[in-house]
Order: sequence, then structure tokens, then C-alpha cells
Amino acid sequence: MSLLEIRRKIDLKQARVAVIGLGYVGLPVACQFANAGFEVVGVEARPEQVEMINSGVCPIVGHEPGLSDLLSTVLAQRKFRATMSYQELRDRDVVLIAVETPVDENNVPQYEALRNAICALGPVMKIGVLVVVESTISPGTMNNLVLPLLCACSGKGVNLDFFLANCPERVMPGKLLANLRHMSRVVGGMTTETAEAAVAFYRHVVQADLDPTDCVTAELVKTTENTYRDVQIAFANEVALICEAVGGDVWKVRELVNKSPYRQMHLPGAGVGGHCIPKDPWLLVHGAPEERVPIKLIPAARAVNNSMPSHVADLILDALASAGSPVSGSRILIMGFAYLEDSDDTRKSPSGDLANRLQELGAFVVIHDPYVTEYRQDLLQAARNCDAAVVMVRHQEYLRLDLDLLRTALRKPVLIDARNVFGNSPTATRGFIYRVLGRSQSLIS
Ligand code: SAJ
Repeated sequence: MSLLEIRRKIDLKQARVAVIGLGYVGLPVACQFANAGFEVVGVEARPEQVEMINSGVCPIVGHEPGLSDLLSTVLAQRKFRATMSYQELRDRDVVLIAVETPVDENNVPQYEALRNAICALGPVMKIGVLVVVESTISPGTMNNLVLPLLCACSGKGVNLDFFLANCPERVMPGKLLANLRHMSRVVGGMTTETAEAAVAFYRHVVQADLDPTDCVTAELVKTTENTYRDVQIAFANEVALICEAVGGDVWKVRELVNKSPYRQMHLPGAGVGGHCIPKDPWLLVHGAPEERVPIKLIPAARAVNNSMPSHVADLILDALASAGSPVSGSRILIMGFAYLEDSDDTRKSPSGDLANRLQELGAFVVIHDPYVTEYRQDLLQAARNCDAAVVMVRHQEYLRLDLDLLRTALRKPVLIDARNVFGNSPTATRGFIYRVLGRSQSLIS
């Protein structure tokens, strides 16, 4: 089948679609295309996920508006089904690959899931199939890994027997369906015609810009947009450390800096968690050959952000010392374990790093988080007999907290604010031994 024939089937919504990997990227994508009128098969390696999905239970934890209902709808319409078998991909015209691409403890990308998907797809994919990689990958991966491996595993030729594109996902936990519909996408193709065919396909579910380009550009855009954010956050964090040392208040400095044209200083804080920002800078760096590109800034920014939980621990030690409490043997309440405000997602949470650091120092840690099941307890009850409380996440519940009640519950009135939740509130500044990340002690009355 030629690309023109694929285009015709896409335009008529007669293209049979498959999505490999039904995680927080693949499942919403599969449901959206099924809801747009395509018949979609989802391939998932975890049998319990397949069973949950086919029984209409959305396996994605956390609040994802509309996803459960959409899954039920497309299952009822028999437009979508999940399977473990790649044999069901033999008749597919368009195959999206949305598997995980983590980095290991040495920050080296791990493409095992991607390789497994390609090696399983190759032998069964039909002539004329359009294969689109949605996973976030290092620049060069399409040309140097995906393409040669797919040719080898299928015995087919690219642009002849199959067509290959890269359309990186731009999803955000908590807004999976909304982002999918309303955020622009870069669509890289091995040829211009392939990119245009992929644009025609995504046009059925994406209402924002779809920007056709080559695969390397698509890989660079996705990894760069998240690396940009990580570096910007690291800059804000380093300015926070400077402010603490020189008698400044980074929150005031940031507010005034951002009044200057073309300044968008990010928020300093307790660290950078989640599944994207801590990982994607390493995917970007890994794409550039070390011997040819002297990369310094991006790893340094990662190091700054990774050091913030330890800096919060230092603020806690300083405040406990002022209260005459040694850290060893102290009970410390960590408020917020999710990596992001008003989320239950705890992936690479800075609070986990802080808890480990405090326990190394001999402290006993009590964790509270209104969104995370195992830490969803009464806050004031959790605060009882604690010698300090540290706010790590700007959850709405903390913004509304009555600090007088917190002070009464604590054994010692020690409060460390790693996200400037309480600002200059008199109850915080006068009622506690109070530390705010990025604000010099001299400015806290
Ligand atoms: N953070 C800061 N300061 C900031 C912004 C974030 O310390 O100014 C911290 C957060 O507390 C969190 C981490 O960084 O621990 C990540 O926060 P995030 O707002 O970047 O949220 P993510 O990880 O969900 O990032 C996603 C990304 N989206 C995709 O990959 C498709 C990212 O590209 C988006 O920029 C981001 O959402 C967004 O815009 O909210």
C-alpha cells in the first residue's frame, strides 16, 4: 500500500489503528482516536492492565477528567480493545508507539521497552503501515535505532514498505485529555510526505497546531522544551541560595525581575520531580557526542535542582538548632509528598529525597499528603509530637491552613516553608521559628 492509500484511509477514518503501550500517554491517545471514529487496538505488556482496561476500569491513578468516561464509551462502541498479542497488529494501517523511555542511575537512556516494541511489531506489520513513535527519545534515536531495527525486524524497507514518523507526546498528568486536544504537536517524518500523512492523522484529534518537520527536529524540540524548563528552574534556585546569603528575598526579587520586559524567572523551590523534567535533559545530552559537544550547563542545572532537598534539610537543621533541638531523635512532619501541587503523582518526588536525608541524620519522619493514599491523614493529628513541620508542595489544603492550630499541635513551633506557601504572614513570622527557602533570615522578623 502506498502512502497515498494510507492518506485516503486516514482521511476516511478507515485506517485501522494500534497503540503500543497503554500508560498515561498511550491510553488517552487510543481512546481519543477511537472516539474520533477509528477502530483501535491497544497492545499492553501487563496482563492486569489489559484486563482492567477491557473491563472499563481506567488503570491510570490520579484525577484525569473525562478519561474513565471516554474509555467506557469507546469500549461500549466496540471501537477500542486492549490485548497482549502483537498478532492483532497484522491488519493495522497506523501504529503508535508510546512506551516508557527512562534513564538509569547513570542518566543513560534505557530503550529496552522501545526495542521490544519494535522487534515485536516488525515481523507482523503489514506492507504500507505508518509507524509513529510518541515516546520521548534522544536526538538521533529515530535514525540510529528505530529505523535500522524496524527494517531488520520486518525485512521491509522504509518509504517503500512502511513509513516512519516521530510525534512526541505533550501530556501533563491531570490534563491528559485536554493537553492531547489543545496542545500543539511537532510531527517529524522520515520524508515530508510521511510527516504530512501523520499530520493528517493527528488532525482528527488535535485542535492545535501540528508542525511537520524532520525526525531529528522533533526529537530536539521535545527534549529541549523540558530541558529549558529544568535550566530555568535551576537558575531560580541558585538565585534563591544567593538571596539567603546576601540578605535578599528571592520571591520579591523574582516578582520585580519579571516586571522587566522579556523576563520570566521561574519559581525556586524544594526540588524538581516528576516523570519528564528530571529525565528529558539527559535524553537531550545523550544525543550529542561528548567528544564533539562540551556540554556544561545542562548537567550543572540538574545538579542544582537535585541539591535542593538537601538545602531544605539544612534549613530544618538551622531552625531546629534555634529551637534548641538536635536533629537526631527529632520528629519532623513533611507536608506534601507528590511532586506537584494538587496532584497525587509521587514520581521522583523531592520529598522522598528530603525524607532520606533527614533519616540519615537520625530524625524520625512523619509524612502528610492530602492526595497520596498512604499519607492521607489528619494534618493536625500528624503534627502532634513533631518538633518541626516542613512544607514541600503548594497543595491547596496548606494554603488554607490555620497556622495557629498547627503551632498548637506541634511540640516545637518550627516551620520551614520550601515553596513560600505562607510568605510573610504574621502568624508564620511571629508564631514560629520560621525559615523560607530563598529568604534571608535577616528579613524574617
Ligand atoms: N517546578 C519548580 N519551579 C517551577 C516549575 C516547576 O520548582 O517554576 C518543579 C515542580 O514543583 C515539580 C517539577 O518542577 O516538582 C516539574 O513541574 P512541572 O510544572 O514542569 O510539571 P511536569 O513535570 O508535569 O511538566 C509537564 C511537562 N509537560 C510535558 O512534558 C508534556 C512540561 O513540559 C511542562 O512545561 C509542564 O508540564 C507545565 O507546563 O506545567
